[in-house]
Amino acid sequence: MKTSNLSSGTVIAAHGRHYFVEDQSGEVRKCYTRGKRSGICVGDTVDFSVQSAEQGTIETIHPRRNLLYRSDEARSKQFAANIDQLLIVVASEPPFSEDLCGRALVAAEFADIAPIIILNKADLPSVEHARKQLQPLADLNIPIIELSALNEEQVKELLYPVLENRCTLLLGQSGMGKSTLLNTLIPEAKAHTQTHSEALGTGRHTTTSTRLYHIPGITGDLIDSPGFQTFGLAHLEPSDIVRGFPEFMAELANCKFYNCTHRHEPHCGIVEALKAGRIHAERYALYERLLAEYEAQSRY
Ligand SMILES: Nc1nc2c(ncn2[C@@H]2O[C@H](COP(=O)(O)OP(=O)(O)O)[C@@H](O)[C@H]2O)c(=O)[nH]1
Ligand SMILES: [Mg+2]
Ligand SMILES: [Zn+2]
Repeated sequence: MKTSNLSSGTVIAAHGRHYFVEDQSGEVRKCYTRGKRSGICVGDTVDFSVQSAEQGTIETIHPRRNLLYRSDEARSKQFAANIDQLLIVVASEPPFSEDLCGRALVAAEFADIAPIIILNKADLPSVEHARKQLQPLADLNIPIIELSALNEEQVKELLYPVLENRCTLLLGQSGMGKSTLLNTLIPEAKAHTQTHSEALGTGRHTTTSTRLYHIPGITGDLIDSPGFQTFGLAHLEPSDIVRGFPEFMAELANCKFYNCTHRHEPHCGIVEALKAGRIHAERYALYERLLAEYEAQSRY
């Protein structure tokens, strides 16, 4: 293999069999993989051989610091690799799903990625309801930033300090205002999203692929990924699921059985904490759902 023209870069977009890779000088090339190698995702660092000013071939993928993904029995969906933090966008209208938000947090914990919640549409009176929905997460000391994505000045004031010098993945259930927030921070993203949708013949403003953007005005990257309606965690073992609930940790020592599943066993520290109100009922219910899903898929 010739290695004389090997460069390294960051995958900034993935489109089926080809990837856009940005090298250290900021040049972006369309790169192909050899054979049917899949598994590359946005945020990956890769070595590629230069074919031309526009094209390259990906030769190797560097080891990842982390990878955020979701999965169900049938397939898994990678969000991004090598990210510093996860920004989860929620709102009151339409109401956000505590289930989806909780699942994203469990996935982040599993991948060792710090989460931040954006409570968007703070200009609407209904924000009060979403604030109540978020109380269990506020109690866990997860940072929650209230803002309106329509208010450019406020977005920059509140988010620049958080985004500076980091690579941030933006996640959100559809309708929460994720695209609006992205466009406020990165005007270039709007044009990009539209062009891409037109090319595919889908509606405007539809985010169809994952893409890494540099944030103008500061040093920092933001990765936009498609909105989602489901968030399977089929890749998690029961012990991973438990670890996804930081509020369970202090209570585990009170479980009598080392293999306690924290459901019907006597003398369970988690169930006792639930009864005592130290663990929120909806958080415990999410734990039960995830465990039931794990059991359903491993039972064949
Ligand atoms: N009132 C209000 N509406 C917003 C805000 N952010 C987004 N929206 C609206 O919410 C709807 C969904 O926004 P969009 O960015 O497409 O959501 P996405 O599906 O998460 O990308 C649009 O009609 C936006 O104009 C906000 O901060 N305040
Ligand atoms: Mg969108
Ligand atoms: Zn227990």
